[in-house]
This record gives sequence, C-alpha cells and structure tokens, in this order.
Amino acid sequence: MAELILALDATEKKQALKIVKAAAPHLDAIKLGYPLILSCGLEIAEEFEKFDLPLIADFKVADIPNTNRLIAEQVFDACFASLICHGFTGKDSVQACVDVAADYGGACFVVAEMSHPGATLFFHGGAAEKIAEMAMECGADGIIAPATRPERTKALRKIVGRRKILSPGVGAQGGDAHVVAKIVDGIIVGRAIYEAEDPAAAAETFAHIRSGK
Ligand code: NUP
Repeated sequence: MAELILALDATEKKQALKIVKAAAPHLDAIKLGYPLILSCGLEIAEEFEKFDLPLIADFKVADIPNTNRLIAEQVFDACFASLICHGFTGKDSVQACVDVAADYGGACFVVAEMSHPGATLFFHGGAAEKIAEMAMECGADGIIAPATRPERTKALRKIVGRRKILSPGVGAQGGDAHVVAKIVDGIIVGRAIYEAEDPAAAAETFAHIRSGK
C-alpha cells in the first residue's frame, strides 16, 4: 500500500487548478516543482490549500548550507508540508534543510537516486547508498528513490528501514506502480495523470495501490 502523489508539472495556473480539483479525491499529496512555481510564483501554493492535501516542494535544493536554509524557510513559510533536497551536496547542506523542516514541523526528503536513465552515471557505484545513509544520519524523514529501478529502491530500503521512500518514475518513465508500491511509501506520478484527457480517471486507476489491493 502506498500513497499517490501527483507531480503537478503543468505550467498554466488555471489548468493546474482544474487538474487538482478533478483528481483530488484520488490523491494523497501534491508535489509542485520548478515548472509550475517558475511560471506562477511561490504564492500559487496558497491556491491549493482548499484541497486539503499536503504540498511537497520539489526544488531538489542543492546549495551551501546557508543558501539551503534560506530556500527551505521560504518553502515552509509558503505552507508546504515537505521539501525535497539533493544529497550529493553533503551532510551540512542536507542538515540545513532537515533542521528548517523540523523547526516548521515539516518534513525533508533527500534524493538518493534519480529515476531517469542518465542517473546511473553518478548515482551508481555506491553513491546512492552513501546518500541514503547520510540522510538517515541527518534525521531526514525519508528519501527519493527510483520507481524505474525497483531493485535499487529495494536495496535502499534496507538502509532507510521504516523511514519513508517516495518514488517517481511510474507511468511516463516506465515504472510499474504494482511493483514499486510494495516497496515504497508513496509513488509520484506526473504526466500519466496531468496529461491524461481525464486526470480524475487516470488518478483513479491507481486506487489499487492506495488500498493495497
Ligand atoms: O529522480 C527523480 N525523478 C523524477 O522524475 C526525482 C524527481 N523529483 N522526479 C520528479 O518526479 C520529476 O521532476 C517530475 O516532477 C516527477 C515525475 O513526473 P512524470 O515522469 O511522472 O511525469
């Protein structure tokens, strides 16, 4: 059983709100990232409050600790429940995000391994494992691990134990929701829902992973 997180990478405000209004009953959270925030501004987060779904800020924050802190504060001030940061920057940078999240009563997820094909170049060979271990040491709430490589996500599960794994790559990137839902706490789905002719129906097709059936 896993949660369904919509990656709302639509870039037009009206369209984005329409998609969420339709699909909301079938969702557990909404992830907003650069595509929508850069086109509409961080204030758009407020527009989603009425749907009563936790908001995840996917900024893959990857800077020095002080800059990470400043970014994280803006994110949590804008009513996001969670922030995604990169882990390759090292412990102090990740710790800055984790600490701000904790101050606000929010959560911080660290990218351990990305889902796209090119990610293997730098994330394989021990890096993802190291990042996951470091994320746990920092007290992160969980990691991001690929639905496109369930065997890798399974290996990372051994490192993070009961902490959360959110997993992108289902649908458009080829990941299988059935397979990955057994390993992770949340699947992140973008285009398969927001580009569908009927986003509500598309979101509802994931009902089985939310109910565990
Ligand atoms: O490794 C990652 N892969 C990935 O696709 C880390 C991510 N945060 N994402 C994000 O998940 C990506 O930026 C997009 O917002 C979403 C997947 O969307 P889609 O491929 O389902 O359309």
